[in-house]
Formats: sequence, C-alpha cells, structure tokens
Amino acid sequence: MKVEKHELGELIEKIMNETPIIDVHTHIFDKSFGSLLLWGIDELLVYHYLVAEAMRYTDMPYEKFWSMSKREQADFIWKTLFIDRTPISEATRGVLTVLEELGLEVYERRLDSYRNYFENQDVSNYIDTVFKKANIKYVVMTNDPFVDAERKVWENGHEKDERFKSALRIDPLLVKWPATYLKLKEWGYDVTEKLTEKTLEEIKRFLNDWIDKMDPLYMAASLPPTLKVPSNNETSIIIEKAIVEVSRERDIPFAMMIGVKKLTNPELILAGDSVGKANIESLEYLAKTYPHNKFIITMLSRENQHELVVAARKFRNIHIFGCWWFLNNPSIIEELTRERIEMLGWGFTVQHSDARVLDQVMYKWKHSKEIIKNVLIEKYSQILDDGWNVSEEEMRRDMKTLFGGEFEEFLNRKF
Ligand code: FIX
Ligand code: ZN
Repeated sequence: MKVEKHELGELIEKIMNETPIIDVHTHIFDKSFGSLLLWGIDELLVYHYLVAEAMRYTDMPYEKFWSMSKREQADFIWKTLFIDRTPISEATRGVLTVLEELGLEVYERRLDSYRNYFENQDVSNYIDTVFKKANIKYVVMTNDPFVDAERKVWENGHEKDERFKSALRIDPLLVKWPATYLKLKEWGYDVTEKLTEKTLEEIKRFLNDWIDKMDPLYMAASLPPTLKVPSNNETSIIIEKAIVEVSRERDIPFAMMIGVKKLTNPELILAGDSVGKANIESLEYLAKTYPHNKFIITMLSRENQHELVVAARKFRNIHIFGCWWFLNNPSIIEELTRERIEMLGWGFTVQHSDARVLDQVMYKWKHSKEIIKNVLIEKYSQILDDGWNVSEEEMRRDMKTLFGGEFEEFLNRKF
C-alpha cells in the first residue's frame, strides 16, 4: 500500500512511536547496581545541566551549593529555574515533560507532591513504566571498572537485566595513564608508566579481562579536542598498540567520543566540562590504517559535525551516533539530522539519550522525536514529489534503522 503525501505526518509519528528504541549511550544502570541507578524528581533537578544553568543566577559560592544536601540543591534549582523564572531551556523543559509523561499535575508546580509520587514508586516497576512510556528496547550503559562502587558489582556478580547492555568505559587508561598504571599494578597487572611491550601486553590483558566480565557491545572513551593519532603521546600509543588490537581480536568496536574539555570550570565539578573543536584527521587516520576495525563515533563540537559526516561517508568502518550533550538541543538536532540523512541516507544512529537519570529517557527521546519527525516528513515528501513511492512497511524498516537497527547491523559486519 503506497503512502500518500498528506498521510506522511500522521504515519511517521505513528511508526516512530511504535519503533522500539535502542539507546546506544546512557549513564543509567539496571537495578542490581543499587544506588548507581539514579531516578526521581530530586535526581532530575540536580542533573548537572541544571546545576550549570542555576548557578548562573546566583553569587552563592560554589562550595556553599556543594555543601547542601541533594534535597536542598533540588529546592534551590526548582526555585531558581522553575518558580522565579519560566522553565524554557531544553533541560528545564525536560523535567516538565517527565512529569507530564507520568500524568502528574505539572501546572500545580508542587514539588512536594511530585516527591510524594516518586517516594511511592518501586524501582523495578518504575523501570518498566519508564521503558514502556519511552518505548525502549534496550539501553547501553557506561560501565567503568575504574569506579570503585561499580567495579565491586561486577566483581561480586549481579543479576543481569537484558534491557541494560554494557559498554566498557576506559577513559582513565587513555587520559590519565600516569595515575592509572598504578591502579592496574594494584589489580595485579605487571605494568610500568613507560609503555613497554610488556606493559602494552598487560593493558590488553586488562581489556580482555573486563570484556570477559562485562560482555560489552563496545569499548568507549571520551577524548579531548587535542586528540592526535598517530603521535608519541600515551593516548595515541595505547589506542594503536592496545585498544585497536583488542578491538579487532574480540570484534568489539571502539567508541570514541571526541571534543570534551574536562573541568573547564572546576568549581562546577561534573557540570564544569566544556567543548572544543577536534581534528578529524586522527579519526580518518584510524579508519584508513585499521580498515578491519570498527569505530563508533560522536563528536561534541558543532564545528566538527559536517566533516564527521564526510568522514563517515569515506569510511564504512565509522558509524556515527547521536547529538551529544551541548548538541542535544532541538535547533542542532534538526541541523545534524538533515546533514546526516542528506549525506548518509539511513546509515547512522540518529540519537542517543545520554541519560544520567532513568526518567530522562522519557523526555530526551520525546523531544528528539518531535524534531526528527519533521525532518523525515520533509525528506519523504521530496522523494514522493520526485515520483518515488514508499510503503508503510518500508517506512517501518527505515525507522528501525535510524533508531538502532543500523547500529546492530554495524556491530555484526566483518570488515
Ligand atoms: O563522557 C560522557 O559520556 C558524557 O556524556 C558525560 O560525561 C557528560 O557528563 C554527559 O552526561 C553529557 O550528556
Ligand atoms: Zn555520556
């Protein structure tokens, strides 16, 4: 049954909402990770995006804010961004969307009654509720063996929830080697600060051990805009002499999230990271030099986006995903989705949530789908105007591809 142009809007919205989402990068955890799984109104309000926004309206010393309890921080942010000012930013609107999705009386503006709702939720049922409302098939966690609380869960064993896949996060190996090698030594790996052959072998053993423990979909690292490969710095050597080799041997892609300037404002702690334009040549070098490896990429600077799409067009072993962090705003989601469809067709993953708080998947996906839908209406309309026709089944195939299907295909390809 061929789709008529006037049917596109309604049909795209329907299909999009019926397409189970694969959320390829998040910071949420299944319930067996205990307090590492953040959820509920106070966690939503102290999200670091909102901390950064709220602290702009006060001369309160940063240390005073950090000395408050989480509830007191939430009270301050609620008053500053929602009561004293209209919640118009993307992150404040996100809190409203979550409350609305849960059927709470948003217009009442009653933080106490919202708190009461969450206090009466059971975490297992609440995960089911959130995943159902957001139509999540599964999320990929960020699993960091260098976080003591998380390492303990993996070492003690835990009951796995199939809706939470793992990703092995290895930033400290790449960006803090002078401190990290001491940790590896403590854990029984025979490493030195100097990246000798033995040390590189031991780094590979560490990666293999954690791949065996976690069964990750990919290995990942957030990397600075100054990333330069090849070079004689530790980051470059560990990437080329350890990560790329293990990635290929185990057929587990290396996800590089490039462009973060850590702690630009250290007083804001997690909210203090910023963005810088990276050089695309390092990525092009890796994709060209290691054609049998798979690289999953997102970049943080808007100024890197066009050249990233071109790089993905040149190298089939690059899979790009999401509108990351400072790009996860309607105006930029629209721009990135357009240029990616225009140059890659369906060959990328349109979005990820990066949710740090479970409830956020509801708003991050609802907001993104509003934008993606409008871009798709235009793109399908254009090909219908050119005389092409498309069936509902084909549109369902296309949508599945964009929301994680191509990611899974990429994981299964053998280059
Ligand atoms: O490196 C990352 O995974 C980033 O997404 C986070 O560090 C960042 O704080 C974030 O949550 C952005 O949305
Ligand atoms: Zn993240």
